[in-house]
Amino acid sequence: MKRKSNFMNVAILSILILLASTLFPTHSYAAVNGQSMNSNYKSYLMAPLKKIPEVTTWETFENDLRWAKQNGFSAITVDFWWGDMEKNGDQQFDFSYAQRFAQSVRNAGMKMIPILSTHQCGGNVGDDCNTPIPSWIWNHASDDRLYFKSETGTINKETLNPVASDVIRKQYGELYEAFANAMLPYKDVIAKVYLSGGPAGEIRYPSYTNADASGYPSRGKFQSYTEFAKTKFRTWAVQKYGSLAGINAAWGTNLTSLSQVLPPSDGNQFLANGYKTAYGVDFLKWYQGVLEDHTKLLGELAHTAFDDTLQVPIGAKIAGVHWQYNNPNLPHSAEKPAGYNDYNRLLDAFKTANLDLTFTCLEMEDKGTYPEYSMPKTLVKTIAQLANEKGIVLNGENGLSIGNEAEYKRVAEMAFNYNFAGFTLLRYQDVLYNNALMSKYKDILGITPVAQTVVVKNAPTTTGDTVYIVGDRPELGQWDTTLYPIKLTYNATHKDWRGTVYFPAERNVQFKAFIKRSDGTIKSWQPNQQYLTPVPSTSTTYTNWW
Ligand SMILES: [Ca+2]
Repeated sequence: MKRKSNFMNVAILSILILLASTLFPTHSYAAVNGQSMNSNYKSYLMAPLKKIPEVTTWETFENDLRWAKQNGFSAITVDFWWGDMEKNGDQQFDFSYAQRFAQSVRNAGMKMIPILSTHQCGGNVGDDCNTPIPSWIWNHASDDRLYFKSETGTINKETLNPVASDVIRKQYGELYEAFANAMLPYKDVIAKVYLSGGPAGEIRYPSYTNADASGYPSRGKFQSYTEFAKTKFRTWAVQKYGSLAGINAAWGTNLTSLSQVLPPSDGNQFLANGYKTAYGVDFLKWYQGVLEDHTKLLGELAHTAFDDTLQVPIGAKIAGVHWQYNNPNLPHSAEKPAGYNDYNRLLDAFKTANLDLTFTCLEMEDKGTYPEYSMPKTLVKTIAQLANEKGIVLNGENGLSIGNEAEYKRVAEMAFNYNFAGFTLLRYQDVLYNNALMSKYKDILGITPVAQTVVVKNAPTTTGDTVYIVGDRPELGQWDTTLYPIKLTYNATHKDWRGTVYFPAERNVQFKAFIKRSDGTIKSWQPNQQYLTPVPSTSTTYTNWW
C-alpha cells in the first residue's frame, strides 16, 4: 500500500507540473523571446473616409495634421478610391484629389500612407460614404467571374472576385502604375503604400454582410457559387487528382460527372462536420488558396509599379474575424467562409509577396461564450506570432472606434509586447478634436522608442538564473512576469547583467529587475524601484545596483 501511494503521489505531482507548465508557459510571448518593443514602432492616423473638402477646409486639415504630428502621429493613412480615380472609363485616370491631399500633407510637414482602395466605400461597418468600384469594369467580362455569389445566391459587387485574376492583373496593374507616376512628384511625403485586397480593403471574401444575413455575430457564408468560381474549383480538383475517378477515390464519393464537383451545398452542415472530410479539407484549401494567389498577385503588381518609383514598403491587410471562433458546434464558422482556414499558409503568401501585414482588433478582449464566441485577443496573438516567426513586418489597427485610456492601454499591451512595427488609429475625428483624449493617446501610443542600455550590477544570481526587467507601462509589460518580461544577458567582462531595452522617449517609467530560476520560477526581486523620469530621447546607459 505504501509503495502504491508513493507512486500515486509522484503521478499526481507529474500531472500538476504538466498542468502548471501548460498554464504558465516558459516560452515567453513577449516581443519575440524576451525583447522589448519594436524599435521601429510608429503611430499613424486614419483619415476620414470622405474627401477632405466634404469634412473641413484644406487649411484646417493642414492645421489638424500639424497637431497630429505634435501628438506623436508620424503619418496619415488615407483611402484613395478606385471608383474615384478611374471613374469615367478604363485608363481615364484622375489623381487630382490624391495630389491635392499630398500637397497639404507636405505643407503640414507630415507624411502619408496612400491606400489603393479597389473596393467599394460604403456598406460596411463604420462607413459613412458611398463610392462603388468603377461601373465600366462590369463590361470587362461576359461571364460571372467578376463578382461574388454566396451559398444563398446573394450577389456581391463590393470588389472584384479574386478568381478574376486576369482582369485584376490588367486593371490593378494599370492603376498601380498610373498612381505611381502621378504621385512621383510627392515621393518625399509618401511613407508606405497599402493595397486593398478585398471587401473593406481586407484580403478576404465578403462572407459577412447584412445583405446576406451573415453579419456579426453569425456564421459566415461561402462565396464561390458563380459558375466561373465553380469551374475554377473543378479544374483545381482535376489537376490535383487527374480525373473524376481520382477525385472519387480521394473523397470517397461516387460522382458521375465533373459538374457534380461543387462547393458545399449546405453551409451549416459543412461548418459543423463537412470540413473534416477529405472533400472538405480540399475545398477549404482551394477556397483559401484563391486568396493566397491573389495576395501574391497584388504583391507582384505593386512591387513592379512602386519599387523603382516611390521606393517604399508595401502592405496589405487581413481581417480580424474573431467571432464564432470557439463555437463548439460550428468552430471557426465565421473565419472559414471569409477564406481563413490556415493562417500559417495565408501568412506564407504575405512572405512570398513581400508585403507587410496589417491586422486589427488590438483593443479587443476575448469573450469566448455564446452567442458571439469572440476571441480577438487570441487571434491577434496567433497572427503576431506567425508574422514574427516568418519575419513579416506587422502593423496594427483598432477594430472598432476607441476613445478612452483603458482601450488605448489594451492596444499598447498588444502593440508593444508582440513586436508591432506600427499602430494606425481609426479614425481621425475620434481624437483630433478632443484634447483630453489626444493627450492620453500621446502618452500611451504616440510614443517614439529609444534604445537604452540597462545595466544591473550585483544581482545575486547563480548558475541557471536569468535577470529580467518589467515595469509599469505596456512597453515594459505592466509588471507581468510570465508573459512580457524583458531579458538581460550576463556580461562576463563586466560581471553584470545588461541589455538594450527600447523605452518610450520622454515618458516617465518605473521598472525593476528580477531573477528567474531555470525552471521559470521567480527567485527574487531587486529591492529598489528604478525610475527614468523621463526616459532620455537619446540612447544612454542606465546603471543600477541590485
Ligand atoms: Ca485600366
